[in-house]
Amino acid sequence: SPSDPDLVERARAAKEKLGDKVFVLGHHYQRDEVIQFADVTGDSFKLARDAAARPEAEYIVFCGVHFMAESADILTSGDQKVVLPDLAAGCSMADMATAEQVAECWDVLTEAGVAEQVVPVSYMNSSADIKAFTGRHGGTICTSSNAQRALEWAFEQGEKVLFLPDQHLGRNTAVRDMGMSLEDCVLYNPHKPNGGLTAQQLRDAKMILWRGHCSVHGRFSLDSVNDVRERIPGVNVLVHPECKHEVVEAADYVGSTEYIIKALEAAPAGSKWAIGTELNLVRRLANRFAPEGKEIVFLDKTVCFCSTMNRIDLPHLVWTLESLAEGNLVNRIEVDRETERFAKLALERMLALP
Ligand code: CIZ
Ligand code: SF4
Repeated sequence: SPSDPDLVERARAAKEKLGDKVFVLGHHYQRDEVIQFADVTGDSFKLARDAAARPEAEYIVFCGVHFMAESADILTSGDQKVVLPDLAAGCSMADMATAEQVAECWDVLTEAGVAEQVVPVSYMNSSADIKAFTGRHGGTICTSSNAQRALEWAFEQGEKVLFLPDQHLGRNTAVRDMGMSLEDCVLYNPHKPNGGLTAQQLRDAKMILWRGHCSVHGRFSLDSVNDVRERIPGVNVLVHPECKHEVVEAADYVGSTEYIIKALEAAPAGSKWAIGTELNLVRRLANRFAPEGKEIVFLDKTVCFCSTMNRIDLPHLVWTLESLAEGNLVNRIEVDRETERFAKLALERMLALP
C-alpha cells in the first residue's frame, strides 16, 4: 500500500545509500507514493534535460514510461544508465506508430509523388525509432508546448507535414492555432492499404495526420464539457491539446502540462476550474491549490489514470533502488547508436527552433 511505512523506509534507505550516484525523475502523471522520492518532477522533455544536467549521477531512475526513458538515454552521456522501474510501462500512443508502419507510409508518400515535399514532425511521445525516422527525413520533434513553432519551421522547409503519432495535437495545432482548415488535414490509417488515402488526397493535403491518439486524453468528450458547465456555473475549462478537436474547441483554455500548472498558479482565489488531463496530476493540483481557495475538479465524471504510468508504484521503485544499491543494474533502457544518432538530430532541430 502507498503508505506502507516499511516500503517508504526501504526506499529512503536505498536512496540514501546510493547518494549522488542516483537521480530520480518523476513525471507529472506519476502516483504520489512515487513522486515523494523524485529529485525533480516535470514533463517528458524537461525531465530528459534535467537528467542531462546531472552527469555525476551514474543511474537515472525514470519514473515515467518507456519512450521517456529512451529520450533521457539519447540526451544523456554514454556513461549514464537510464533505468525504468517497470519494463511494462509503455505508452499506447507511442505504440501506435511502429518503425515498419512508418517506413511503409514513406513508401506510400513516395509512390504518390509527394515524399519530397513532406517534412515529418513527431511528438515527443514516440519511440526512439520514430524519432530516428524523423531525423533521417529532415524533420523535427515537438512537445505540446512548441508544436506550433515546430510546424511553422516545418512549413518553411517543405509544403506538407507528416505529423506523428498524435492526430489530435497535430489537428488542434494546425486548425486552432495556425488557422488551417479541417479540409487541409487528412488522416493516415496505418492499418489500411495506402493509409486509406488516394494519391490525390495526399497531393491536396497540407497536414498528413497519423492515426494515433492518447487513450487517457481521448476519453474526454463534448458531454464532459457540457456536464461540468452545468454542474459548476462559472467554471473555467482547461484541457491538454491531446484531447479531441471538439473538446478543445469547447474549452476555455488549451495548453501543455506546464501551461496548466502556470494557469492555476496565476488563477485568482475563488475561481473554479475543470481540468482535462491525467488524474494523478489533477488531484495533486487540486490539493495544492485548495488552501488558496481555488476549486479544481477533474473534467470527467469517471476516473481516468494512465494505466501504464501507474505501473510504476512504490514496490517497483523500492526493488529498483535496492537492486542498484546492491550493484545490480536492472531494467536499463539503452537506445542503439545508429538510432540514437538520428533521433538526436531530430531533437537538436527542436532545440534550435526559434
Ligand atoms: O500525455 C503525456 O504523456 C504527456 C503530456 C507527456 C509529456 O510529458 O510530454
Ligand atoms: Fe501515453 Fe497518454 Fe499515458 Fe501519456 S497519458 S503516457 S500519451 S497513454
